[in-house]
Amino acid sequence: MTTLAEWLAAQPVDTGLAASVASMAAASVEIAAVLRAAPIQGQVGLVGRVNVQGEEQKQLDLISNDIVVKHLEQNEAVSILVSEELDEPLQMQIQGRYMVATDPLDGSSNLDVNVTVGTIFSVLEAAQGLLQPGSAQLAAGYVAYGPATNLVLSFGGPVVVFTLDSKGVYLLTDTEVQVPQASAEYAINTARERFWDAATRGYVAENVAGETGASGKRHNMRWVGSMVADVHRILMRGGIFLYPLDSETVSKGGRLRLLYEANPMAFLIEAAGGKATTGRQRLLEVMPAAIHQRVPVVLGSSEEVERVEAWYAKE
Ligand code: AFP
Repeated sequence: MTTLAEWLAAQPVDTGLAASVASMAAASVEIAAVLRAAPIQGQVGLVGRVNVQGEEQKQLDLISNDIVVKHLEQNEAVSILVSEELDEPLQMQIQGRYMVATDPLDGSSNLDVNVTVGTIFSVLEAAQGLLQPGSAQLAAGYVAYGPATNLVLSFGGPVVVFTLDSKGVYLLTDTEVQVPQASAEYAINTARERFWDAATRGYVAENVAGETGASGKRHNMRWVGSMVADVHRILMRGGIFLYPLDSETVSKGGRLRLLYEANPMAFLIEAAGGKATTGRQRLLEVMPAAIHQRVPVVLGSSEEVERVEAWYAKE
């Protein structure tokens, strides 16, 4: 089977860009090992600190961030790191060409209950500055730490999947992921219904109505509470993921972070033939105003995303 190193060497991209992806992959191999041993090592629970988003940091959030920093510091191609766990951007190699934005451990509220979590990353041209739209991404990927550890990535072309073997080597297991256009599976935190806008309420009500509703088909709902797990399912078998702006998150601009959650996932979904929007705007065209900015997210199978866009167009 083709290894990640062999596949990267064969890609028509700058070696520094490929090396930046390889550094994130190497960090994820170490994070995967730490996650497997965490309950034994007692590396679970909170550290009693909050990050810039006001969220309580888990031990493993910080450990994962340290691992990412360590691997990127060894890479001369990387000049700057933006991380969910760091209040400010971290300067790395002055002469480096690339900026990496990352959520070192997404879904960490699921850690202590052994549910799939992930690492999400995005690579951009550092010279263009910290605040670039998602369409400027040169590469994006995530690692899903689940029953298997999968690395999913794209340089804007095919979306490929690697699986970590028992020796700590990523092997190519899927060469071109395509998100099915149609789907009957949606993912949203329905406990937030009372805060939803009319468009979200209308779309979900149609799904709940099933065959008798406007979509004319029976829908199923899945919500893991780990964006990586929910998006991986959608990349593999279709579906739609929604974390809309609601009356409780409106002051913050949404729940999910633009640079290192929404943009990399939107880049992968679009590269795999799906769609990604805020409801009103193509997600990859949103111009960031701050590195930890939040944004509404609707992404997945194009037919379903278009149904949501149609609801927003009615407003
Ligand atoms: P944590 O990293 O704090 O667990 O948040 C996970 C997340 O950012 C994303 O992975 C999930 O899709 C979303 O939040 C879960 O949100 P709810 O807590 O509303 O289910």
